[in-house]
Amino acid sequence: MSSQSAVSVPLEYSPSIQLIPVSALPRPPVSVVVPCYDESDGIPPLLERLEAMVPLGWEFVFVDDGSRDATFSTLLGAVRSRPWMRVVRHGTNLGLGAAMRTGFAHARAPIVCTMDSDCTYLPERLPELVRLVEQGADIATASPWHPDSMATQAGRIRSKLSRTVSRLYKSVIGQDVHTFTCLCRAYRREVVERTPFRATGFAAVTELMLRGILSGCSVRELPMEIGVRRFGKSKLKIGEAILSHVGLLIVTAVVLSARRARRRIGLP
Ligand SMILES: Nc1nc2c(ncn2[C@@H]2O[C@H](COP(=O)(O)OP(=O)(O)O)[C@@H](O)[C@H]2O)c(=O)[nH]1
Ligand SMILES: [Mg+2]
Repeated sequence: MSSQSAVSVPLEYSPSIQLIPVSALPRPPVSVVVPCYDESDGIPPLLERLEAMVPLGWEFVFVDDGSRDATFSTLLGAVRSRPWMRVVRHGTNLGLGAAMRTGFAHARAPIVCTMDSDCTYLPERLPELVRLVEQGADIATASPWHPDSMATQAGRIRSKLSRTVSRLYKSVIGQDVHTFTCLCRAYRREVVERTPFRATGFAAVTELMLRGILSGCSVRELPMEIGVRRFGKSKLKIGEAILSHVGLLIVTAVVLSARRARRRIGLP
């Protein structure tokens, strides 16, 4: 892995808001970054579920990405009585990748997770992903496309797209990883610190995984079903996602062929 720091914070963000000053908080064992964009209806049920995880002593860093609805005020109202919550805000919508970078810059724990705010993956299963990292994995990902995963309930076109691109990545990268598109993950802290990723949108999730693998990170998968979104709407733009994946596939194939060519002529 390169020693270059990947965490560059977008200019337009507010410092983290929390009940107790961050300097007075003990370092948590796990930080969970929760990117949110126009998710006001889903935040209260999400918080209710996270409340049950408070005994774990984890911190949850919510990144509101310039939401146009009441997401930010809902988060602000919630943080007043929840010391395990921190809230960061982009003044305008900068995209999922930018929100991940901001969240990583605020995460303090040795293991850093990301999760969807719409609970399509069960937050209660995050400890299983964390355990895989504790057991030695650099990246642990929920994996709906793993052969042991139950049938998925997500929309048909989106599922097909996600499954197809993951198959393509698997064959290009040549490793036994089945899902490259899932935000529900745990990382060893050094991975998010040292793996630069540039995508601003959803492609960032895949880019981080690919760059991690290319720099030697080990990946473990946890077979997991995708649930149905019960609040708000999906923010995924299918056309944009296809273009980003085509770009990432081409770049990955080129990087790997260049590596093979160098090896063939005896270069390191
Ligand atoms: N911060 C931020 N979060 C986003 C953005 N777009 C989506 N998200 C969040 O990323 C997660 C996954 O997005 P979602 O719309 O559910 O995508 P889907 O699961 O592929 O349909 C959710 O928690 C969203 O709120 C964005 O532009 N900025
Ligand atoms: Mg979702």
